[in-house]
Amino acid sequence: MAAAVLSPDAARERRDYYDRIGRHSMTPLWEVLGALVPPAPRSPAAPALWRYAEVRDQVMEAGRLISAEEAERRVLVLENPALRGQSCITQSLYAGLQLILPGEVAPAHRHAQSALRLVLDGEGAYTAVDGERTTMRRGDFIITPAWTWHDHGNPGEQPVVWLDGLDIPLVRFLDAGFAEKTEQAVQQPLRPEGDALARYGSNMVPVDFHPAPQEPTRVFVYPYERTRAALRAIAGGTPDPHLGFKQRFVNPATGASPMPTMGAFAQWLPSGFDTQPYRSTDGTVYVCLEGEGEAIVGEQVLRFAENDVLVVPSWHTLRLHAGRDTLLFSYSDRPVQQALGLWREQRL
Ligand code: GTQ
Repeated sequence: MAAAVLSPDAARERRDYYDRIGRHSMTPLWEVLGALVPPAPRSPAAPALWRYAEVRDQVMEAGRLISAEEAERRVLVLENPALRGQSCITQSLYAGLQLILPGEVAPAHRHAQSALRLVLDGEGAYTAVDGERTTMRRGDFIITPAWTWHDHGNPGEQPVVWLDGLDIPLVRFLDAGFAEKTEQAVQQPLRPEGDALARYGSNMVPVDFHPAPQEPTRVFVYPYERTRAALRAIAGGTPDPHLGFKQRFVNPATGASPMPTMGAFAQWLPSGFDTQPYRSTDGTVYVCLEGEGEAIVGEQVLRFAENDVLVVPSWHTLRLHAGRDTLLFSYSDRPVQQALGLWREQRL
């Protein structure tokens, strides 16, 4: 908007007018148009890093203050420092660190929100999704599609911590959230462990299985050993200068994202590799599963190590430096933006 110089009289006249139309719940577009329709995204989210070594003790401390059963989900929400109080890491995404102690159960429930888990610390817990359990191993990427029953339990000996990624803010924005609990805290297994992976994730699907394009995958665990082996196998080739060796997780039956609201990615950066500057409209949460390095987001340098979580808001320029061979997991709302024709990327 041109900054027209207004006489005091004209300015007062306009303010009075705004007051009068305000009584009818109306407001002038011309005062806000620039902010409503910006020339490029101006995310209110800030780049941020959570160092696991610095927050692990505080996650464990929650285990002394409240049980998983009482909390329902014992989670420390990772709040974007520029969006405190909104339970979100970007405007559309939620992230949290969930703790389950030996012997505990996080009771079954289901909700419209979709969830992903990335196992960070400890072994021996399980997640059950619609009657099938999967043992959680470090680096495993596990999904809980919308409206599937899920409970978590830990029959093992170690505290287990994982990162939760959910589309909570997106569903809240759309006012489309539903949730249900059940009497039965722990789902009875209906199928043996590994059933879904064998049936839907082994280069075959049941002969009469024809999922709709938006249907989430029936494969609900992507084991880390497979992810890692695949990245290692392609890492001998030529890296993308902006991304290194980056793969996206798919529903093996359709090629689409595992869930419609969140996309997930795994990326290998050889030791010493520097990515060229890159930006995209999907604000992204990264987790370092192996290695260490630096994420340079605009002017800000975020030094990350194993199990650290960092967030790169929409349209912020990212450069990555790998101090050692580095494996990054990430997730974003990219499939939503792509379905709506909004997603853009720029290789600088
Ligand atoms: O595990 O079901 O971090 O419902 C937030 C909401 C985890 C879960 C979260 C949830 C869950």
